[in-house]
Amino acid sequence: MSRVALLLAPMDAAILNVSGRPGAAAGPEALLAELAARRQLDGVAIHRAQPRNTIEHLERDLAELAQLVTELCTSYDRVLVLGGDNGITYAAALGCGRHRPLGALAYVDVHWDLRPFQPHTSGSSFRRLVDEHVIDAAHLLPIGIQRPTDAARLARSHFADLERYAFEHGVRATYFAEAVKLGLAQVLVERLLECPAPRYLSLDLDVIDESDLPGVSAPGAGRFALADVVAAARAAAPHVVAADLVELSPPLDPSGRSTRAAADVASALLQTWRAR
Ligand SMILES: [Mn+2]
Repeated sequence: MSRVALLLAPMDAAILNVSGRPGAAAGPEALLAELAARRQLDGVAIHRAQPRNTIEHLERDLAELAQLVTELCTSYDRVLVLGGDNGITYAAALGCGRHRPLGALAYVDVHWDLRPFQPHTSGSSFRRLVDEHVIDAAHLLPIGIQRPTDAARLARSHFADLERYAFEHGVRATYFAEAVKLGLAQVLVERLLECPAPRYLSLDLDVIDESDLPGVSAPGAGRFALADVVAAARAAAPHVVAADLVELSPPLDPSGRSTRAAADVASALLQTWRAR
């Protein structure tokens, strides 16, 4: 049976650097409580990062998180990091890659998250990982990206700049419409297996339809059904050594529905890993 570690990363200060809605720092403990109630944690080692979670301490928090992830990747077969905002993916993938250089980094997200990183934001992780040579751009695999359909919105947004960065660097992107057509689970596994191991998966919960998961920092337009994301997590799990689940923001959905949906996705990963 695989040795599995869960790492809680209660950080959302990076959201303030894009003037977004904080709240994702409450995600990890809410998700942990839900997983415990479902008895999904047997045989899973629980670790907690201790971030200060302020803009002033953001770089130090990221460095400490990366260090923790390196240690866990050394001691365990599989590591799941619970965010926190998507800015933690930078530290998690960096830490994982220091243990063994990453051959693939797939991320399921409606956003590029390829923004400049001075300062670091919740939308900067993947650009920073490319620019700092943690992952080769051709092995960076965004899946589910939502292209604004109306021209005015497209012009107003940063989308075109980030898309240009992706094209110029040879990022292997799959847009939302294509992922729906091909099937999310199928395209995710296919892309991962085109790249060498070890492979890492980042799941931004804002890809899940708001009827199931409204409580995220930055909701996008078209989104996948919860069942499709759960199936994709289960299908990808055997092929990845580490993953993160980010952007659950319990204060933005007091009903608890979002936390339960996030727990469905986390359980799919943990169950598949533990069974191996
Ligand atoms: Mn994201």
